[in-house]
Amino acid sequence: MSADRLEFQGVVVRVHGLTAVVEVADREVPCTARVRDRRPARREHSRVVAGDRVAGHFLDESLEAGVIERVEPRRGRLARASNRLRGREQVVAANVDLLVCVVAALDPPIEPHLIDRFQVIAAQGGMGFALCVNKIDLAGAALRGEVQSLADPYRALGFPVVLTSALTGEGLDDLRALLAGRASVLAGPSGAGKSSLVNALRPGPPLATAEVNRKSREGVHTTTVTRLLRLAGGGHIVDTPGVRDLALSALAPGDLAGLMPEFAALRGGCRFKDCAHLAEPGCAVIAAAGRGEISPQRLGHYQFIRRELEAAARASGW
Ligand SMILES: Nc1nc2c(ncn2[C@@H]2O[C@H](COP(=O)(O)OP(=O)(O)OP(=O)(O)O)[C@@H](O)[C@H]2O)c(=O)[nH]1
Ligand SMILES: [Mg+2]
Ligand SMILES: [Zn+2]
Repeated sequence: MSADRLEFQGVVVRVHGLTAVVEVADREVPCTARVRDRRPARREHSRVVAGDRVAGHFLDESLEAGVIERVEPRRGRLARASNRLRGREQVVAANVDLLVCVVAALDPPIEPHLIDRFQVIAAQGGMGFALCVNKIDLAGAALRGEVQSLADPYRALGFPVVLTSALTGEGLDDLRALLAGRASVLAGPSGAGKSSLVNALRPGPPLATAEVNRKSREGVHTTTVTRLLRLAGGGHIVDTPGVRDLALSALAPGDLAGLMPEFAALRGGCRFKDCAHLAEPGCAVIAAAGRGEISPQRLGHYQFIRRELEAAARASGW
């Protein structure tokens, strides 16, 4: 067998410690990634993640294991601030077109600020954004109404919104249509039903899911490994571990408004050029929220996140 027959190109489908599982022409091949730098921060930087397109070679002619030598530059990527890396970002998934923020209508209850944080992360990572409100089967008429009004500002901004139930199948056709033929990542709080939706959408061995803690009504962080899964009609989804809290520390405070489309559209309308839209006189964004033209709730979340970013910037001495 010639040496070039031992070369491969593939896509990382999940990473366990130092082993990256690479999909090479329908087969899964455990690979080690060449680690050039052992310092933790650098190692994180050179780490491959689900969705990475890689090239490497098999260890021998059995083609059962390999070494990754090259990682292609990433397009859309999901990254979050990492505590471990003290403010540096940790990439969770690469080459994704669409971030679907999955929240539950009930259990765990919706935390609306988390939706806006994910919208910002999607824009920052070069991904489209969509909202999925799952467990809609648990919502009576009143809660359904609340969910609809929560979703209205996102629909108005052109972001797709789907209401689903992994349990009854409601809305799954809408979700399927949204995901068809693209690379999407499901992200959101633990217990929202991300893995349950993946199981409902595709045949094959189910991913582990677990009940929300009855007392705290929080998810129990069942998914621990980010995983890429192929969809029958083309495209794939990446299931991620749930988050409890989502800081955006890799973002400069002044860049936040540009990532929220309705604020970006008002750029230049404020009296002060460097208006932070917090409490400045002549602020076009605050005025638009006052007239109900943009969502006052989104403005509230923007202001909260902006102050958080300013505090983080001060703490790190930028
Ligand atoms: N009633 C109802 N329960 C659901 C639905 N989807 C998921 N569940 C339940 O919610 C619980 C959590 O679901 P998971 O799929 O494990 O949630 P997850 O978002 O993957 O959670 P992490 O992996 O911890 O991030 C499980 O008990 C599921 O059976 C739904 O649409 N309706
Ligand atoms: Mg899960
Ligand atoms: Zn302003």
